[in-house]
Amino acid sequence: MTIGRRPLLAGLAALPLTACDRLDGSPAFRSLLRTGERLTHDTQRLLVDRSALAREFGAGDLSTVFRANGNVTAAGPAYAAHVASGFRDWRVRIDGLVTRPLSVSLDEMRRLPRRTQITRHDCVEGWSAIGQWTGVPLRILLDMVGVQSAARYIVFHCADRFGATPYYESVDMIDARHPQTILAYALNGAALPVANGAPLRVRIERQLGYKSAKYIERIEAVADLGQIGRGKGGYWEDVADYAWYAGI
Ligand SMILES: Nc1nc2c(c(=O)[nH]1)N[C@H]1C(S)=C(S)[C@@H](COP(=O)(O)O)O[C@H]1N2
Ligand SMILES: [Mo]
Repeated sequence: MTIGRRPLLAGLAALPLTACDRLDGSPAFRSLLRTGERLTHDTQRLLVDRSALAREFGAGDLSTVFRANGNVTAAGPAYAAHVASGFRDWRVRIDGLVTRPLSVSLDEMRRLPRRTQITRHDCVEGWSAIGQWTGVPLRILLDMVGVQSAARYIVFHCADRFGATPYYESVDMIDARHPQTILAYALNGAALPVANGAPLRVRIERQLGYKSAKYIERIEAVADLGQIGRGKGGYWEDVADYAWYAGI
């Protein structure tokens, strides 16, 4: 059980190994082992694994075409005007339970610290694609706005709609602050295409594709998800009962 070893070994350094020279004879060690055995894999995943990085790939692994799925544009004259002007006047808002709400242009985004990663996108519908994403780590922006301690989730509000309903998604603070969670403005070294969520989409690399919201226009810190959509934290969660936590 390799997952279980990590917390056990981490705990060893703190064990007082007094007169006992054999580790497995130490009562403290034995009780530690029993504790480890009681934890289910699921619990351990929650305790240990959430900060692990998703696998990153090399340039040779890139899919020749990064498929687009779900909405492949946002309807309406406002979005069309943004596309026509290269998103010159576009801004994303970051607000909710934050101390210094912020509105950031695409140009400003590009001047913030960035991260580039080649990852595999897994869609719940049964296809995958490997792409290179570049963007601003979300945690950098969260630190800029000062997320209040009451905030437990980050909600992504999108410009595209299914019928009358704009797409939305949410993650907890662990995924929001995960090092690979970036607000991506580039795919495979070029500006993010409209079909993949231009000008800005989030990458939630430890979860299924529907969590990676495209066409983001507002990022909101909230204390609970009850007021978001129908209360399950995401569009597909609300309309089709998809899992809110879709870990892969
Ligand atoms: N705003 C928005 N985000 C979205 C969707 C969508 O329809 N609208 N579809 C989701 C689903 S199911 C997947 S698989 C991915 C697809 O991203 P892609 O178009 O870059 O392949 O976006 C996700 N994020
Ligand atoms: Mo998907």
